[in-house]
Amino acid sequence: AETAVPAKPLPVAELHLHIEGTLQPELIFALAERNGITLPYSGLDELRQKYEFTDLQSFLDLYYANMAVLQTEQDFADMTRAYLERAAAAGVRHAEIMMDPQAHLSRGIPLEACVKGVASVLATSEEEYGISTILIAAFLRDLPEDSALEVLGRLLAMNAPIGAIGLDSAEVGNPPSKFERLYAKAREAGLRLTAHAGEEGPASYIVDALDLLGVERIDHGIRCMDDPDLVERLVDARIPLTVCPLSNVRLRAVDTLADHPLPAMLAAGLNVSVNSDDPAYFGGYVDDNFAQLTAVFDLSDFDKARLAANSIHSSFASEERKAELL
Ligand code: ES4
Ligand code: ZN
Repeated sequence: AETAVPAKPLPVAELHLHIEGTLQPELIFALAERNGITLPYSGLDELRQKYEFTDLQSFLDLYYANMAVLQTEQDFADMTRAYLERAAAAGVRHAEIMMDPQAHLSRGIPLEACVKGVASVLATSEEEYGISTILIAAFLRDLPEDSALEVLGRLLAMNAPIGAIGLDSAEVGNPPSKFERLYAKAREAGLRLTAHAGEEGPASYIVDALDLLGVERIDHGIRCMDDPDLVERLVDARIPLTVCPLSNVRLRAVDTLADHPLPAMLAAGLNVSVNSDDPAYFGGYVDDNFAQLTAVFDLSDFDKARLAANSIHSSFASEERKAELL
């Protein structure tokens, strides 16, 4: 008889992760208590009832509201440690972590507190958790470009340890064309470039992120499937798409997981990876995303190995680190 051996997770890179989206309800309450903040919920159960979303904006409203508990450098560090611990258990060996500095500045939190809180933990993540990390400064596309330019300037002036920039928040009505100067400035500073595109927004936003912003990677990108010419281009150029299946279900970008385009994207030859986006809000970490995908689609071992290898190849890690992980 075969002995049941617990499945060892494949080594993966997580490329699409908002650190503020890893704040679990328990930590939200613990930080609120520590900081003397009164939350507009009586307790955990009432907070947990809010996690039913109808679209991206309904999620963003709760995501921004819950950030109120993040006040000190220590709060940002504690949140980051909690993510790394859970990600290590999920098999994540490299993580590219977005943070939203503007969402904290607008609440009066000093830039230094949020950057140092996260970055101080990332500095030793490989030794402590076996996870190499890169910090990505993400900019809120529903704010003016001038705000993003100012914050990027401050990050560069303080020598913040960021490796890339991203673009997130409310997509529809805030196209890539709004941020051409921001991406030109980041490119000049030697930063790697990614942007959310084609989550709720149209396939044309993916084209514009490539052509107007010069991004190397697309976050989400599922709407590319509406445009066969774009699919062909993404396949030919091997552009990575950081897909987040449970996020797409919970934000109703797709009806159910069974309707998710991931298998069709793989079959089309697209360079897709599996990521958790905002795991505390969307029902799971990378391992949970893989497990639920496997329960619904019979992904072959080959498909799963390809998804894992894509994540590592598509990362901004050094070639040495990639070779270690492959
Ligand atoms: C986000 Cl799922 C998603 N989309 C756009 N912006 C975001 N920020 C945090 N999660
Ligand atoms: Zn995202």
